[in-house]
Amino acid sequence: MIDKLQNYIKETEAFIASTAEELENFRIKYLGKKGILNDLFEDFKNVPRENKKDVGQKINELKNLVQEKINSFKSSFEESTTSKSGIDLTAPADPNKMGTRHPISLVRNEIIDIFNRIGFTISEGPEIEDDWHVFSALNFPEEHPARDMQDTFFIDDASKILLRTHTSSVQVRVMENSKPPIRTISPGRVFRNEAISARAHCIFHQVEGLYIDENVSFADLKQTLMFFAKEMFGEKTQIRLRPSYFPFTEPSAEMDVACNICGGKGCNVCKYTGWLEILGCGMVDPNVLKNCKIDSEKYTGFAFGMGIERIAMLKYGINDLRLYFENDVRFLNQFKSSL
Ligand code: 2NL
Repeated sequence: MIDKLQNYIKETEAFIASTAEELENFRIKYLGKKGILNDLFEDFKNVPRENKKDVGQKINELKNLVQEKINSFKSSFEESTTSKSGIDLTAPADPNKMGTRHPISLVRNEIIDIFNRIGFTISEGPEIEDDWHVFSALNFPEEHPARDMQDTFFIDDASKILLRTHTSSVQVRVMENSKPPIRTISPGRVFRNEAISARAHCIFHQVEGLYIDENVSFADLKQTLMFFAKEMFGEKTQIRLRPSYFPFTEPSAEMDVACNICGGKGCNVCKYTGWLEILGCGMVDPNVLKNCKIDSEKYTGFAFGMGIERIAMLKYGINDLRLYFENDVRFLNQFKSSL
């Protein structure tokens, strides 16, 4: 039996497989169910006890040798990664270039995120509106200059259908269709009939906010906007409110933040005032509440509106509004963010 084993060992040592088929035949011959090794293990039962150790060792030696042979040839016959399709699936991919978000989207998402954290929902509405939702419900007098052809794009000859000039129209719809407490912001595109220049454009983006409940006060407005300013421009940001006028709020104010470029010392961005105007706000005029069927004796509210382009200009140092609409990739590729 030892001789027989020695021969198998020699044969295995000398074995060379030139095709995968040859290797498979070799494997079946030695390791298959009816193969040599199974036969040998069967014969091993009849080996006299005194020879069992020697024969056992030889069988194991053969078994290991056969396995090593198979392993060493196997890798060379394994289907190469390119063989069938001609495409190397293991080659590193040519990565798709990641796009970047538009700065307007980045700033809009950031504003939405800040107000979401203090319980404001998002509301959206149509860009093509009627006179009621854009002007009349918001307490614009019949002869108010904002209704003028020069400011508003009218769609019909009777001047009743128009492109919204602010997103307050969305909030009028929210007030008409729901009951207080209302806490919502409306981001969106707005349209004004202006000649395009570095400082004016006929399409731009706004976020307006509205909070209506019992006992909402000007102090609530101020604290909400202070929270917003600190989240948007940094913890140390100071704000100031200046009296102003809007048809839909009373009292009204404009909010400035301390110029984050010169730190309030004065520079050409803040026109040497140390302050940057970022939004308009005020207590919702009771007439607006009445127009939207909300009890103005029971409820009060504050509202505010800001231009996203302006905030993005301050945040990123953009000095020309037209850059937002040209979609020049050299401009767009500079904006990277997680939001
Ligand atoms: C500005 C001024 C403002 C509002 C927007 C508002 C909305 C409703 C009722 C009352 Cl439904 N007010 N929005 C209030 C004050 C100012 O925006 O200069 N925005 C860029």
